[in-house]
Amino acid sequence: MPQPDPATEASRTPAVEAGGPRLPTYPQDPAPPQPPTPSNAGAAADNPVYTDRTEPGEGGELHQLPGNGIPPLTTSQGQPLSDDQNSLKVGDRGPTLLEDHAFRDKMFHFDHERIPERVVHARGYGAHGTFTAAEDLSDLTRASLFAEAGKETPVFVRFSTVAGNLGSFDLARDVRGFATKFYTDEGNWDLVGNNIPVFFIQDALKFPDLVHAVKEEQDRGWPQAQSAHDTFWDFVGLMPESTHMLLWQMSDRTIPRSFRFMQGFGVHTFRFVDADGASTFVKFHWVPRQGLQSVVWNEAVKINGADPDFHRRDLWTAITNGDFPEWDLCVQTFDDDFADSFEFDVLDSTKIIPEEQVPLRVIGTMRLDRVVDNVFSETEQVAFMSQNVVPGIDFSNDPLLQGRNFSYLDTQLKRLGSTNFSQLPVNAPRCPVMHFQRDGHMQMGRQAGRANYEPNSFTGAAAGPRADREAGFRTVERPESGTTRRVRAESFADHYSQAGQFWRSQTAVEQDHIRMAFVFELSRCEIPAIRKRVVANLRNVDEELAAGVADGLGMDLPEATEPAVAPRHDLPDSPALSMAFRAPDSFAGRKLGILVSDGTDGALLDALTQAVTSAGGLVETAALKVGGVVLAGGQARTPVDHKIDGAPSVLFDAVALLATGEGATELAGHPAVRDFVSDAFSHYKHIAYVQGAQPLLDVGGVADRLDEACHDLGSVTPDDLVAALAGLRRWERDV
Ligand code: HDE
Repeated sequence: MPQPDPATEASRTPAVEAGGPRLPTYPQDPAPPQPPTPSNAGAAADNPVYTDRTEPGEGGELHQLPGNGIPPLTTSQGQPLSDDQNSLKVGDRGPTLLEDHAFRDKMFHFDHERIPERVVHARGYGAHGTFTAAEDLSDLTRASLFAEAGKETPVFVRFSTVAGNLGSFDLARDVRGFATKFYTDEGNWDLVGNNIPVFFIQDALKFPDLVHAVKEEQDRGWPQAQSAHDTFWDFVGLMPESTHMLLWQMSDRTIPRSFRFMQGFGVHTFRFVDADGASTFVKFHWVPRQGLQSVVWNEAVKINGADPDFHRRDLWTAITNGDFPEWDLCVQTFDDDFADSFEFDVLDSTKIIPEEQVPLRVIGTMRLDRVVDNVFSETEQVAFMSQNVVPGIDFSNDPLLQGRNFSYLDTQLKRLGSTNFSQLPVNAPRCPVMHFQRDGHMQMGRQAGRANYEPNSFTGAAAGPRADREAGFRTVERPESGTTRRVRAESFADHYSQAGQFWRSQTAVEQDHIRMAFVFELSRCEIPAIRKRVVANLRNVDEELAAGVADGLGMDLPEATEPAVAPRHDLPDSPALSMAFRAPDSFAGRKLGILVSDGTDGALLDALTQAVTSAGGLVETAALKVGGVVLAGGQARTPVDHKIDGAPSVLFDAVALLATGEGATELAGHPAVRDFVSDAFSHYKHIAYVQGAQPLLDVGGVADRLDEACHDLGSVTPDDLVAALAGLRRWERDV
């Protein structure tokens, strides 16, 4: 028999003794943190079609039978089925009968499997984990999750791209969503952030326009998951407030190597509130302990073809291998005096506060250690809402945040179809939920007793819950006054100064990539006036950038746009804005791709694998045939992970060419091998090789261009190689 569903069991347990009201006890996520499950758990090593647990049908179709631990199949109503291969017909070849309730039950459910995808952030991937507080933060906030050092709070995180549809590819040039649900003991707190600390617009009213402009164009249905088209650049060119965000968007941060190697930001200014009601402004940052890393654009384009699921596969693989990614949660806190003296408005989401001005303080660490059991139930049905805050955390007047707080509830009702979406296991708080909300589609609670309102005159548990004036959430008291107006504050008017600061704070390589990204994206715009307007805006950011983009587009430099406020060019550089500032310092969590052939030196392969794995990295092998190769001196085939066509070097952080002799010559005749080598080189990657791999270096066109990131394994030990791989790329290489 099937095991009882713990979720259902939980909802059967009365919350109070018999006789009192049964308060809603929702089915909460039943799965405790557990060791990762191997992907192929339960797969039979050898599973022939016909066994003693099968029966062939009259038409030769396969009927597998229950027993030996396999439960009987039922309808959704639990009725056991006798045949799931054939619908009910009149005779052998006659029409299907309407009477076939089992067919109808199955097909009805299938026909309704899809729900509306998110209008933005449709493509995402989630994982479970734990947040551990670093210290007692009660001097700043009464939020219970920060009450003491070492306190643990379960979390669910969903990473996403913004523009693409659910089935789009992972390496789109796009902002990444970084949304975290903290299941605190005082309710759920959702920190619904991005991997970039600023946003395109200053007022939420413009969000539908922004999203319409970036999504595929309505009259043609393309491009998918790309900002490189007219309508996007038309919109942002006419909205100079987007310029700062565009600089970040054109940087390598929007083509991350992995979700694990990204920062996260709450973007808006929020408030921490202490037990006395005193508040402090706060900005949230996630800093990955794995270091920051991105790919280059040419690589991103190729990864999308080779493995459209590159990012989700990466996260899943790391977690199931026990290589749990971690992020420090950091805050910048500041008071009204700082807010008043800061050069920009702290309520303006197109601005940052440089870390050099207000340093980050680490307040805890999050570790993701459990993949989802079911992507739909968890990753798709998770409902994040910026307005989900807990006592001790409150909003600021940022008009973008205020607008978001209206939007997310609507979107969840539309997507999930019921006001009871917070009862789904992935959304259900892990603390008591007690209120007088009743009924609605898909009500899971059995709310017993008579009192479904308050005040009421029942006593004790029969009276139901009451608001607690002290312990309950209290909005921070702040003086507000003014005339109702539709207006953009003058303090929001400087659209270019911080864009310039960002640009100047990048390394030369990063600047080059930003310039090339602008040129690429604008080259995809068909309307010259759109390109011109963007370049005219860029002149207010930095003349060299604007000139470089104009040159790349083959156009004359246009007149600069008249700025609303004259940009400042004297803001100091902020080194923390460069990805290089948080580059990784080891090969841990990275992957070496090794090309092998018949005759490859098995001892060297083992030594290399050992060196990489002991440094926390991964190794995957590729050869001409997935069945494997016969290593030097061996007899049997050693299987490999990939056929070479399925493992281009863009999927690896570094490569090693261990193919040799005739095997290397044979591989060299294969176009995928030529690209493997030449792409690794032109993507600035480290290449290790054995002398016998010379035909591969020749065919890849790199034999006479070897540099310090090309390592002859005849003279470099595997350990020294792995130490060198920590550098990841040799940017000085002239490709
Ligand atoms: Fe969102 N955003 N957003 N957003 N957002 C959504 O909610 C919205 C904004 C962010 O993995 C939607 O469930 C408005 C900023 C993330 O499920 C929707 C505005 C930031 C996710 C919505 C913004 C975000 C969303 C669509 C204008 C970074 C994915 C589906 C101000 C701080 C969460 C959904 C997940 C999703 C509205 C701007 C982050 C429509 C009106 C700024 C990470 O409600």
